[in-house]
Amino acid sequence: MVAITEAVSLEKEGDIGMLWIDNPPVNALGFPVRKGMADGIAMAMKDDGIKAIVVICKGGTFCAGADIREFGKPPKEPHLPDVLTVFDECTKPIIAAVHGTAFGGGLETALSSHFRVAVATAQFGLPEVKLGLLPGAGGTQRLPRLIGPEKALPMVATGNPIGAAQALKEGVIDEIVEGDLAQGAVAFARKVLAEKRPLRQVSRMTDKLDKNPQIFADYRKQLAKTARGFEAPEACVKAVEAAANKPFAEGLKYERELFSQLMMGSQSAAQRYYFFAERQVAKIPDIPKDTPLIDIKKVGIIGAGTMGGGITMNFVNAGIPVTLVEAKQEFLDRGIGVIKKNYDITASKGKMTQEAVAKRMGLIKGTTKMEDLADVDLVIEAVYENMDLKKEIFGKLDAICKPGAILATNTSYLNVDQIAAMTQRPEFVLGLHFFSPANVMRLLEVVRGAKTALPVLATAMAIAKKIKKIAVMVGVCFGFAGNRMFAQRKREVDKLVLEGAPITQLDKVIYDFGFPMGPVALLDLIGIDLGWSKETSKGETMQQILCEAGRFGIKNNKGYYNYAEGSRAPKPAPEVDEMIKALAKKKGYTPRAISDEEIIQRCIYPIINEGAKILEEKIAVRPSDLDVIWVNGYGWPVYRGGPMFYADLVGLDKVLAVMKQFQAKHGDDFKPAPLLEKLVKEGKNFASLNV
Ligand code: 3H9
Repeated sequence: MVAITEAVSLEKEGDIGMLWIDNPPVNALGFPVRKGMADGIAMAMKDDGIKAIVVICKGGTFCAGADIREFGKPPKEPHLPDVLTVFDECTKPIIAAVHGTAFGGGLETALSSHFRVAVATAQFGLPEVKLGLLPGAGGTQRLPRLIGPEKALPMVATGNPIGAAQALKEGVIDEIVEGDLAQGAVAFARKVLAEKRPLRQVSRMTDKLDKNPQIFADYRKQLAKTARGFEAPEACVKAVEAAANKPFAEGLKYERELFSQLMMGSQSAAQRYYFFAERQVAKIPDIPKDTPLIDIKKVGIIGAGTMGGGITMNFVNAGIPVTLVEAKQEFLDRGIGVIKKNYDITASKGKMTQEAVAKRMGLIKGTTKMEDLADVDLVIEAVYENMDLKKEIFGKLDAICKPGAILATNTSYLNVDQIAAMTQRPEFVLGLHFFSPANVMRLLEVVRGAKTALPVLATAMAIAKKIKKIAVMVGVCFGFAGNRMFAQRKREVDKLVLEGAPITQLDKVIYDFGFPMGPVALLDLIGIDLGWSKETSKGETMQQILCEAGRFGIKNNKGYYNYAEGSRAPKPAPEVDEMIKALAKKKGYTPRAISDEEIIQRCIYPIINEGAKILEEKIAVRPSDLDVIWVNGYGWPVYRGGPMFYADLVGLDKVLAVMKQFQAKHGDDFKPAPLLEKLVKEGKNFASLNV
């Protein structure tokens, strides 16, 4: 075995050269790998004893792509496209032997080899688009040549991977290897030599290149629905289109141009930042990696309403049995009925088998007796937001549940420490704040109480991963991190409406910023009556006025907008405009035209400012955690990174200056957070706090 670089070595297996890549954790194609691959092929070419070369990886995976950490830094030669040209033009057969994930540059490496074999569990994908990029080492040119543009388009433009069986069917790979991959690849190489198979240079293939423009027009239509606001998907389509219409070398050049443009843009910077933010969020500085975990074999959930039902689905989806408690049998039956209906809908779309539905339903045990929670390892209380009720439940749970069982509340706002104080085990109490609908939304705020023990927190983070949530650890305060920041936008939207911003303008500006819907339309969707009470309503706010007029939102076809029966499409409601005008007049507002820019600044900058306060109070671990919360819980467009990343992009000095202007005009809702002032003074940004 000859070490070529610290990450690549060449070994001889008879007349087969084994080019081993060993660059943990994911064999990313950083400098030592690229150099090792180029020099390794050159060395194998010079060695007359080597007749064919197998490219293969150590560890858990084939190359998962270029080293994203190198992006944005001065590139170091050899560049990947040049290394892959060496592969392409090598006159000895190169066989890529894939296990784990051949992603991005990894798949491009395999596509530049002459043959590809893989184990049955291998996955193949070009996820660059998820980083705001496109495959920049020939992937957009080689894949369409290998499998045709129609099949290549979704792989390139959505980034979703395919498994080995599909890869074999579509011709991405030549063979699935059973048993040991290295041995299988060597056997395949010998077969290629024995049969004197010609080298298959994908770059020279043209037979699959369908030039029909309709393929691209149709695909663009499809993308318009899913890729609104993103720049990379359209660039991906353009590059594949070039593969169909231009010679390989020209297509490659065009791909390079598009790649460079995207790489320099803010969207890719945001998406690459977000990739690492989502991985960093699981790392809590004072919780060591080896903190012992509590085994969660059985879960109890209190409340079979919308939240409790959704949370139950998360656990049974992961194969964890749930004891679901409701106060009355009829509520329990209704709640379990809704769960069953949800699964049936999924099954009717062909996304789940009837057996799987039955299996999941079989994991749910409904009961009206809290005593049935005596043997569970984790209880999640999901009753309505009432402190007295929650305190009572936790007092009971403490007596019923076995020692060492974790007691969690799904409260969205209330003080977890006060709830924990009702028990003799505050170190086993925490908040698990799911977002609605809990079976769909990926975000979970893990709320750390003053006394919550480290193994309890570590267990919560681990179980979140098991139920496919992205857990973000936050501290105790009203609304925790997400809702506390969100309240800022809600307040400003209410004010902007009265100051004269038409609700259609507000909705359009926020939608165009990249949120899935505007803030007023969102109120109609959530229900304007949420948190409203008839008894205390005094006609003093738009919420009170609308609810008093029986306008609750989409649920009864009238809110800020009107809705046709069964439709979610908002229609103007002139009667609401009159209500707004009347309240504005009563409150002394003189209607004025409000610019789109002011709407963005009024709705977004206070969110950033609140984020700064949250960081100062150590409610969140780092700014990027707040961004993860916003992308997963509030529909913040990932191509803008999150509010804290966006603030850095705008410039903290500008955010501060605008906040001060607003403070002078609109009062202390805009008082800058001391941390914001401090960072500006020190010439730093939020990124500098991302530990
Ligand atoms: C590209 O290829 C461009 C080319 O077309 C053109 C070039 C010219 N780089 O996700 P995990 C780290 S763009 C650097 O927790 P899993 C990750 O941060 C690239 N680091 O594991 C983490 O570090 P830490 C296209 C990377 O088992 C650790 O590895 N490729 C990279 O759940 C473990 O990661 C992609 O976009 C990387 N490329 O999932 C694939 N990848 O331990 C991106 C991972 O310090 N990667 N790390 O937190 C993935 O999708 C997943 O990591 C993978 C493993 C599925 C591979």
